[in-house]
Amino acid sequence: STMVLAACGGNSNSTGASEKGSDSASGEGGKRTIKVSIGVNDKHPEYEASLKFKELVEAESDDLTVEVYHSGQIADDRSAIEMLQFGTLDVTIPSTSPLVNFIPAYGVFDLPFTVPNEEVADKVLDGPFGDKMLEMVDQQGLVGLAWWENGFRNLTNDVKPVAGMEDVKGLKIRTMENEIHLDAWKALGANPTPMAFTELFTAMQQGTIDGQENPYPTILLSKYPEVQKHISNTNHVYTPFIFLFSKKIWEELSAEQQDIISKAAVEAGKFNRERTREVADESLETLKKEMTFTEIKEGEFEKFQEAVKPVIDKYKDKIGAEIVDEFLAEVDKAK
Ligand code: KDG
Repeated sequence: STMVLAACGGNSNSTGASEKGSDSASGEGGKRTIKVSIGVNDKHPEYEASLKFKELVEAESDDLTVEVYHSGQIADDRSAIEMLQFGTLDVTIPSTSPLVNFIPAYGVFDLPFTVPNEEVADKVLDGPFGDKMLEMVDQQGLVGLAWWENGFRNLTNDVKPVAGMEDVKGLKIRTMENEIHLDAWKALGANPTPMAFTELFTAMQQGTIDGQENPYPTILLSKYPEVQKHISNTNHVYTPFIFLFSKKIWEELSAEQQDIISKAAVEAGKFNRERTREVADESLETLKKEMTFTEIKEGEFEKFQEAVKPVIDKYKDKIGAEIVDEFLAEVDKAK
């Protein structure tokens, strides 16, 4: 069958032992152009880090060239992941949330109000739990090479200041294409719609939605203040970026090329975290000037958390109870 052919196809000299994706084969290598697709624009720290990845790979390798495509020019997150599966695109670095449509266990990162800060996120992602999650993407024809940072997500809208639960009621909020986010916003009383990132600006401009949620750098650098008046520090979820490589293409690379690429992905990820954190602080300062910033009132986070509890219970089995418990235990340990 095609399955068997695919599994045996390509070069079968499986001597390649790279750090990640070590259970997959390596091939002949040769001259290659690695195409990277991201959804955010060329002002974003994710783009800067993608250029860092390019620089590191090209410095180490004579036969690899990297091209970075921003603003979803190649594809939105979900289609980009599919292209990786088909072997028609090499790399994408999406939020983990759209991956849930392929691997339900990834929903563990979408559970709201679980990760308290970036330091805890780093510890969990850089430890055995993070490694296990990276390895898990193999079943979908992907190679997970590194965790990058997107940041904590915050709510903006064009209708009213949001200081608590009451204010969220009825707001038309764009969510990523992810059922947990959709249900969480419903549980908070909002009226959510899933949509690709590439369609978001136009939807806000045309007023088909009232608001959206993203980390401060994305909000500022994507020029959302032009179409949104209000912003609040909801910090409701930390969904990391994941550096994904097409398994099909990966197995055609030489072991040496694989090694160069996995090291560069991790190294550029460190740069990405540093830059993202600097840019997040600067972005918030600017956003406070360009929008109305409303602090979430005391006691309201507790209300949010209470309201989303049934959503966490609902998805626990779908994600895998063991994964959820392991994640929460790792988060606790890291605190
Ligand atoms: O490059 C990443 C983007 O495509 C996307 O993942 C950004 O968090 C995002 C969103 O809101 O869709």
